[in-house]
Amino acid sequence: MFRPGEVMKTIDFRSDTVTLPTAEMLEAIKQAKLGDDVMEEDPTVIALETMAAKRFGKESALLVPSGTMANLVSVMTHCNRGDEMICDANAHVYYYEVGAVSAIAGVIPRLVEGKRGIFTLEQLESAFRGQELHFPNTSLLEIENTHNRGGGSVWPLADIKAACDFAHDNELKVHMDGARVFNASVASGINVKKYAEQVDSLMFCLSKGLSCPVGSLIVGEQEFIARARKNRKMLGGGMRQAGVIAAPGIIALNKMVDRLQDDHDNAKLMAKGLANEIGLKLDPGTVQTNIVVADVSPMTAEDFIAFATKQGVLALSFGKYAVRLVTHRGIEKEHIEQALGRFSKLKR
Ligand code: TLP
Repeated sequence: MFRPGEVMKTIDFRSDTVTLPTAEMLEAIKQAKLGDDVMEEDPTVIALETMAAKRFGKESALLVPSGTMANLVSVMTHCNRGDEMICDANAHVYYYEVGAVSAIAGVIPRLVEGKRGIFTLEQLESAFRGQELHFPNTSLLEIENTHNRGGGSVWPLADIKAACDFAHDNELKVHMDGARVFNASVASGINVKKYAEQVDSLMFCLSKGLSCPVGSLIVGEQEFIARARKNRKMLGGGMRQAGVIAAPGIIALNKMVDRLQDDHDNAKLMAKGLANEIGLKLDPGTVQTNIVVADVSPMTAEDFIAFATKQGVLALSFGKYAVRLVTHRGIEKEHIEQALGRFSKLKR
């Protein structure tokens, strides 16, 4: 409980992207062996890409600056301009990436209203229009695991398999936005290889719960990654001594995955407190990973966030009456208790 006179520490639940690199990561950056990665001569980047490909059971991997670029490069590499891509209506690639798939890749999203970002085979079947003179060519299915706007929901492997089998039977490629795929894996106990083997490409972020300062990786077949490398270059994402980005990535893959369970435990604790102690509308049973989405009505998200910020608790708006709180390294159980204490004035 905060007492007057004490310095109030800000507790930042806005995103797991706010995590800072560990001391070991900073040291690894200092020590990294570097080269020109556009010339494919940075040994640290090569080591990270090799490691990522192996971890996901794919032939090859490509380091890119951000998750947004990873999705765009993947979509561009799978689709021709004018093609259609099926994705959830709340998919990050559609909702939060400045329309890049259309503005830059010339791809038209066809939206499916999934439940917490997860759609059924029947929904996919009816979204798929088939080949017809009037229709664009549908060439890609995109799925997000965990699903950000879905509240960190984990796609069940059986649903992924059903969707991917349908896509492949109809000559569609599949891209997985696995920005938080390690959260999905830790929550489900399913090895990331099992997710990757269903899809043609998968991207994951180093810069979220894994705590790296920058970077995302795309994994896929060698031929796909070679074309993706060219698209990355076209977008200006060819980096030179990118070993400074790759070095902490290697530490992340080795050491930062298992601790994601702590974030999930803390998110569940937060959800229970918000629902049971503060009286916000949310079902704590739906929290599977490190994202909590709460309905703060009758307050607006804007008012709730302004109140929370005054109490030293930061969160993001997720709609008019919805706020998102994300747990990550740096947020401990005691911070959850403190945050709930600071919200206690709101009790309903
Ligand atoms: N998401 C960010 C914001 O853009 C909302 C966040 O704070 O969660 N895919 C998914 C599922 C993501 O959640 C994000 C980032 C991205 C892609 C893009 O990654 P970056 O931020 O590296 O471009």
